[in-house]
Amino acid sequence: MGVPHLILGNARYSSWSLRAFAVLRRAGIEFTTEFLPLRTDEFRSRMAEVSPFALVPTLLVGDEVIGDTMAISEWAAEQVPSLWPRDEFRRAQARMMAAQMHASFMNIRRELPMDLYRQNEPRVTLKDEVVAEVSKLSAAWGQALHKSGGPFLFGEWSIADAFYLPIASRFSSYAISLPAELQDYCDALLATPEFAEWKAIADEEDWIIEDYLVEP
Ligand SMILES: N[C@@H](CCC(=O)N[C@@H](CS)C(=O)NCC(=O)O)C(=O)O
Repeated sequence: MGVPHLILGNARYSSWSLRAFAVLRRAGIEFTTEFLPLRTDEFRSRMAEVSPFALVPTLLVGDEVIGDTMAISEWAAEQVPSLWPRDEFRRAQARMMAAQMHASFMNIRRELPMDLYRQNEPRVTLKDEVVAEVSKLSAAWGQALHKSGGPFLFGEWSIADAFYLPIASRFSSYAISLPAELQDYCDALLATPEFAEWKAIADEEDWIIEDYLVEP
C-alpha cells in the first residue's frame, strides 16, 4: 500500500489542508506531504491528475484517492478510533460539530479567511451575518465545553477540534473577542503541536494570494 501521501494547499491560507494534516498527525499515521500553491496552473494541472474534485486536501493511499477532509478524517478514525470520543452520544455530537463546520459558517469563511500571517488585526466592521455565526458557534462550543469540562470540546482532543482549529486561528488573526472559557479553548487549539508544526511550515512559505488578504 505504501506510505499515504497528503496533497495540501498553502499552509498560510488553506484551512481544509490544516484540518486533514492535524487529524493525520494526531492519528500517528505516517504520511508524506506535497504542498501546492492554490490558484496556479501548477495546482490545477497536478490536481487534475489526481482527483475529479481537484481540491486539497487529497490523500493518496496506493492507488486510492480520498479527496475530502471529512472522508480523510473518517478513514483515519477507522484505524485510530480514539480520534472520535468513546461515548456514543459524545461521538455523535462530535460528528455533528465537525459536520456543521464542513457544511456551514460561510460568512465567517468568506469575511475572515484564514491567514496565518495576520495577527490581532480586527476588521473595521463585522457584518451582522458574521456576528450571528460567531454567536451560534460560541453557543455550540460553550455547550460542549460546559458538559465536558474541556480543555477540548469533548474533553480529550477529537476530530471535531481539528475542524475548529482554523476558526481559532481566524479569531486570533481578526481579534474576535470571546468569553474566557471559549478563549481558553481557542488557546488550547493554537497550543497543539500539530498547529505549531503547521505554523512553522507557513512561516517558510513566500506564496501570496491577494484575494485572501482582506481589508482591515
Ligand atoms: N469539502 C472540501 C473542501 C476543500 C476545499 O475547498 N479546499 C480548497 C482549499 S482550502 C481548494 O482546494 N481550493 C482549490 C480551488 O478552489 O481551486 C474538504 O472538506 O476537503
